[in-house]
Amino acid sequence: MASKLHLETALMPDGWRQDVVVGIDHGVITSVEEPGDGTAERVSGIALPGLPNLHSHAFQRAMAGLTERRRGNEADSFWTWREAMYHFVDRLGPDDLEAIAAFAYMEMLEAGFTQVAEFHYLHHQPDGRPYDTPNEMSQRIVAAAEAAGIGLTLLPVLYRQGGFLGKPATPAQRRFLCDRDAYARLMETEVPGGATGIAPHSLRAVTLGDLGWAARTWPDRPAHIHVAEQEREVADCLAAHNRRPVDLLLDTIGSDAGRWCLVHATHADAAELGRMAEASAVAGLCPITEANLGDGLFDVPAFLARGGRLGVGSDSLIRISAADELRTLEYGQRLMHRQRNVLAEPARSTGRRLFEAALAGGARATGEERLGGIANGKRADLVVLDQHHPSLVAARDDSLLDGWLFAADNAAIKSVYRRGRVVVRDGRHIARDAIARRYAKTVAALA
Ligand code: NGQ
Ligand code: ZN
Repeated sequence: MASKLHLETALMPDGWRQDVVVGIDHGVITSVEEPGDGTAERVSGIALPGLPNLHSHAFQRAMAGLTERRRGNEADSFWTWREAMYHFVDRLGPDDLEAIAAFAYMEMLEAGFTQVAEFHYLHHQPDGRPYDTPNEMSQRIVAAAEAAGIGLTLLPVLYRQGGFLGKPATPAQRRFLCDRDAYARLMETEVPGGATGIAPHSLRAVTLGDLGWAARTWPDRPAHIHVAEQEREVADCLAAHNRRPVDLLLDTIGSDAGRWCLVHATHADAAELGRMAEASAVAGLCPITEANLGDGLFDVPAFLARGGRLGVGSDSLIRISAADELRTLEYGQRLMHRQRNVLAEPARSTGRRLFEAALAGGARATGEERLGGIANGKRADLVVLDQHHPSLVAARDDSLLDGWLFAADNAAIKSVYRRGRVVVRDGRHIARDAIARRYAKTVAALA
């Protein structure tokens, strides 16, 4: 199981290095050395650590591009999109879910993500009854991740009600509901080589009692929740609980906030941003989806200035690209602040700062300590950029990252290694044909 890779150029925890040989055993880096006897397999290109994708709803990949029209003259919104999503979800069975998720995870690998946190809430049959195997759908997510070869953090979702203050679930939400016992069984789903965490869906969909119960019952796992994504959600939360959502959440989880990923947190105000940063919670930003759904903009400079941690997720999977997520994150801030290079630092380019922030925050949110750098003890998950891509050919050091993120996008990704093994070669996943064929058949039948 042991092997050695000779990385010609690599982004290491202490910066850019030439000619580094990493020893790999059982998928983990066990040594970092100077080139020696020449037996290491040569990896030409720019080697980077794989990026964690901290938020995904895999089934939504099959809706990408299908909700970009308006009904009548009514303004379209997040809430009308959600209706369309509910309608779509109603037709999905276990085989469909597995085929779609495998395709999405394959695309994530091709796009530079080597770990995904799947926020999984499609638990039951369309009429709300459990499948014969109650965690059937969770098992399909695990199978899809295995087929694609991506690292998985499975986040079974706790969903108890249709909205604030015990609002009953609608028929469209029946598939998501479970009581505490059923949830505990979902949390037992085995994820070989991966991790599980808790995911109360949102302050809308669980009570504060449920939230506290889940946090107490699984004290050491990563914990994720959607929060403050839409202005209406902030208003509804104020009306129901007399507190803003991020405040309410942090008051409820208390000193335990450091293991939480607050997905979106778009409309956190300055005081809430300060509290999030202070508590070391990760802001789970999903810039492309947030743009697509018209959510608004998270104040990244204010949050980072207070020492906040962030990561990125592809959420609705309207597009799968680590580069595009990071670029869209920066461009939102440029448009809002009417400046350039908003997130750059004197010693690090915009691309480098974005990449390293998302790497550290994503590793923490996915609960995988062995992610987040090319170093001893870390997983050998590597993304290799093509130094001959026209946008990289004249670049060096941080400009290599900038060329990828701002100009070349996915086209610069040459190969991807997961746990030391190639899963993407010449930009294509090694099982692309079979996975794509199955996906095409599935979505054609759903249409
Ligand atoms: C989701 N997606 O769970 O897929 C949600 C929509 C909701 C985003 N929030 C449903 N982007 O929030 O109620
Ligand atoms: Zn989401």
